[in-house]
Amino acid sequence: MRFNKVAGIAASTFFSGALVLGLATSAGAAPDLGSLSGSIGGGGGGVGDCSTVEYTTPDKLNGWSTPGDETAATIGAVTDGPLGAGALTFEQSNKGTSLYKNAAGVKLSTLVDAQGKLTDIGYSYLTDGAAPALQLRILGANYDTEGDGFATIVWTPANGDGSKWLTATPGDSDQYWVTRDIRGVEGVRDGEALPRNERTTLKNIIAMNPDATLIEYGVQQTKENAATGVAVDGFVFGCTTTDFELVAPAAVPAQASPLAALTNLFGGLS
Ligand SMILES: [Ca+2]
Repeated sequence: MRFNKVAGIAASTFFSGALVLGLATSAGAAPDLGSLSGSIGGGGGGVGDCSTVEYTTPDKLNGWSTPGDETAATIGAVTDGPLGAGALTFEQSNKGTSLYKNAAGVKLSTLVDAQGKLTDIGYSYLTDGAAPALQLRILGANYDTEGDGFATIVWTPANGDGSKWLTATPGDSDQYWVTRDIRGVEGVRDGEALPRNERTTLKNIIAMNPDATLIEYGVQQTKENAATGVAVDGFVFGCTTTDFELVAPAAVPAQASPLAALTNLFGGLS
């Protein structure tokens, strides 16, 4: 099993302790889900029209995993999270701590629709320092290589002070960068190459990597990030919001519906 630190009691204990400090300063303020609430709550137009919530638990990871050369983020208990009693929790590691969802190798260009709109991506996070970074892991990136063209697209939201959950909404930000030097492409950035670490928009990166495929997306507390109490929840990708929980809420029994109650009362409607 690749996710070898699942739901550790130690992690939960550590995290609850960290959150006590947060509660003391946030005074019970409502969770700041910002624009993500439209995705999570459903209805009200926009991306909410296609939203579904997928519970991801230690027993049902739904394609989330961590590569062998990184440390696995773990699902733990939180006391003031934006979505339920659980969240994805991180710790500082010299390998980086992460969890990524399998994207099945779709074309990177599918992240932009015909109208030029980017696929909705975002998440809620807590940190007392640097934020956990969005990472889009791709193959076939446009650089000089004999290999598979692996690269990672990175975007990092604002720092936190540990007092409240924040919302990461990268969208049209011009602060994405790639872990490799990307070759220039006609019609994008005046044909100029994109050096590693140089910031630009995700649209530009997609246009400069026409053959790239998205293999995984997720979040990482990078090895340089020494923040504590780092957590992520409500990860939005397209129409799906991932709610990290220790245990998925029980499904509403069919008998709870009025029709089912009538069916029981009369011994069946047929
Ligand atoms: Ca949750």
